[in-house]
Amino acid sequence: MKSPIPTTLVLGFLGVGKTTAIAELLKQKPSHEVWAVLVNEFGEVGIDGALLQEQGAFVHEVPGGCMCCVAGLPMQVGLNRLIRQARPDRLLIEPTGLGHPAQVLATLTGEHYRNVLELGPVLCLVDPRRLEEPRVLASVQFQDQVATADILVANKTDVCDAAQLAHFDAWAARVSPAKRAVFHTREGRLDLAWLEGASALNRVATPESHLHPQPATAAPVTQASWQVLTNEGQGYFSVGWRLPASIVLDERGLLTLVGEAGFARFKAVVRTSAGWRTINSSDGAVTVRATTATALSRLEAISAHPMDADALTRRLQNLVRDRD
Ligand SMILES: Nc1nc2c(ncn2[C@@H]2O[C@H](COP(=O)(O)OP(=O)(O)OP(=O)(O)O)[C@@H](O)[C@H]2O)c(=O)[nH]1
Ligand SMILES: [Mg+2]
Repeated sequence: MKSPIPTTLVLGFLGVGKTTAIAELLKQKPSHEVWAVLVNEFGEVGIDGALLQEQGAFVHEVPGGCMCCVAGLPMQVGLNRLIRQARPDRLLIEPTGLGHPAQVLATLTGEHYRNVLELGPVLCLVDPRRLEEPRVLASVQFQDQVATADILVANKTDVCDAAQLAHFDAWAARVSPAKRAVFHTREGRLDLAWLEGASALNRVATPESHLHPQPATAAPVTQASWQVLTNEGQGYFSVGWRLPASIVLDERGLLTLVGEAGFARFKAVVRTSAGWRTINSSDGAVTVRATTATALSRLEAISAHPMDADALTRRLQNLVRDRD
């Protein structure tokens, strides 16, 4: 049997740059090693896995959950399958930014994985600008992520001013339990050296106050059908769509919709009139990149307010330009 697999948990609030950071780590993978990624998303549609697959790792995606639900059986089943199939030299885990990490940590360090995984320092990415938002500071998920972390990393420093970075440093020096290290970065550029060592296994008491939505059962996507999936919990709402790859959406119209709608978060791997695109929007900043074709288009909106899924679906359907 291989020695325990070095495992890194990348925590951080919704949209802080966790998937970007894991993609950056994958670029530093020694070519002879196999790395695996387990990614858990709040939304039901599952998009981060598709983005990471492009980086050449074994990826397993557990969509649609809060931590308490997903850290149970679906996470273990996914993790076991990843370990069996990939036999990875390293494992990277991204839990949803809207979840409590305590249960994930308990699962990873529990009986089942004791001799299988070796948990390295837990990283938590923070957008320093978020420290100005009372809603984020008061959020139990954010507090638990920070408490669980061994290392805090300020990400998105390119869009922070000096005062925001100074505020981050002062805050990071005060948090309890004290952190092993605090770093600044941008575009999720993490140093492989930060992954070395062992986690102090900081424990947090997670109140069980949040909702446990039932996982949606998804019907298969057919040529004609659009699958619409919703989720809610932790004060956030998601609407996701899966569409057959034959459907082409007008790119400009889609970006206009994303810009106007004021979503907290929007992600998509989607076939548009300009080609296959990944669209990633957080706090109003939208990134669009060309990508390779996938079996389905997937889109996901997350908002702090309830959304009218039918109205949004109609708006998307009005953007259909073409079919094969
Ligand atoms: N300006 C700036 N944008 C960044 C940086 N890092 C990530 N982003 C952008 O922030 C958006 C969200 O990044 P993700 O990596 O998807 O964030 P995430 O934490 O995985 O998001 P969730 O899984 O939805 O919680 C994307 O549009 C990224 O391109 C950064 O350092 N600076
Ligand atoms: Mg992500």
